[in-house]
Amino acid sequence: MKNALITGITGQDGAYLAQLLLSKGYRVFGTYRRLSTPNFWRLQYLDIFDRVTLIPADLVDSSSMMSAINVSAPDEVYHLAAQSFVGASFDQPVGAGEITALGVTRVLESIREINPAIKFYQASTSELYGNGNCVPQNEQTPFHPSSPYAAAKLYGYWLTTIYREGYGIFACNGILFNHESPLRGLEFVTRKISNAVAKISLGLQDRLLLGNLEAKRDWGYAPEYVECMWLMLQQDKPGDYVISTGETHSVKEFALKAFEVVDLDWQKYVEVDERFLRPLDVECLQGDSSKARRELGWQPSVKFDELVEIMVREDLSRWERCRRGEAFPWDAPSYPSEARILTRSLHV
Ligand code: NAP
Ligand code: G4F
Repeated sequence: MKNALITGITGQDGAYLAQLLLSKGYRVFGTYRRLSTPNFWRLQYLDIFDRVTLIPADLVDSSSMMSAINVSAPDEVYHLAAQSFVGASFDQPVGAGEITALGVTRVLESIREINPAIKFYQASTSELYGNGNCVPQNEQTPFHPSSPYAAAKLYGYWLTTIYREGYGIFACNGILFNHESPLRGLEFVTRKISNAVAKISLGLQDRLLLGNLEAKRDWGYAPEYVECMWLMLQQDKPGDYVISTGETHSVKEFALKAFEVVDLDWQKYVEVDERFLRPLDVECLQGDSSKARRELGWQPSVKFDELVEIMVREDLSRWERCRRGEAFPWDAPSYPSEARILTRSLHV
């Protein structure tokens, strides 16, 4: 039986990856941060909380990362933990460097010291391409990061390459384009929309405030994307892979489609609010995942319309259950309403 360590097991991808690895017979360990209120709802939602071993660790603390690797004795490390919200990286640019960039070095150094035979997956991102690059983007497209988050991820990308080439560590970059699900954090635009559409259709909210409606993303379905992380570490040689659907759609299209699911006209509810505009935004991402399709034998089956429908229907069902008085693992009730947010910097 293999051991896997997932940093960031409490996040969207961490939870789905844990579920996948358990189904493949792995012993799964995951790092979590000590918070004033525990944040295990995704693991509970997937009903796997009791099947994983949790290890407290923070990316800014090298000793805790070292200890997580010692305790879990992993064959494979999936490094998913990061401050993953691009908008927040403009408000906390130093944190982006400390957590999202240097965190990678702390994990790789621990592997190098403890057991260089451990295989390593780095959660790289399509944000590396930023603005100014042609689409579709593949492994050869030049990077042009356009946020502190993306710059931090660029550092992580190169550290992964350097440890592979310099120390012979089996280290891979998964250059994943946006992937979403009902487990997506509520501040990301897709889940913000699906949650609001559900509430509006039930009469619990009357409008949806968004930022840049013209931005385009290549949105896929998260449970299908975590499979690629595992596939990359099962190859004979380590490498870097773009993972994407190959389609691109605007935020406006996402909103239109989401309101269509509940037979409402998006234009009656959506307003642009400058609090949700970023100092610099990536205008268009569209991936070319031919290499992954060829070498990993992977291809996505859930496309845009189905993804939107999955997310809206799930949020609708949650709010209906909530109204019936049911208690279940869920994040939405702990978020404040937009009306109570006073500062520009809360990109919810
Ligand atoms: P997510 O839901 O925001 O999860 C991030 C995880 O990192 C959470 O478990 C979080 O813990 C943890 N974390 C944050 N700061 C930490 C710190 N200082 N120390 C230890 N853990 C910390 O993100 P995701 O969507 O699952 O994404 C997973 C990874 O893939 C991230 O690195 C992200 O940047 C990258 N990525 C995501 C996408 C996408 O579309 N989802 C695309 C490309 C790349 P808490 O639960 O305590 O906050
Ligand atoms: O959902 P978003 O916040 O995701 P973004 O910035 O693309 O980043 C996500 O995908 C990356 C992969 O490309 C990951 F690396 C990263 O960790 C994260 O998972 O925003 C998507 C687009 C942006 O252009 C944003 O400006 O939607 C636009 N947008 C418009 N109104 C909004 C809003 N974004 C948010 N979060 N909230 C809005 O009200």
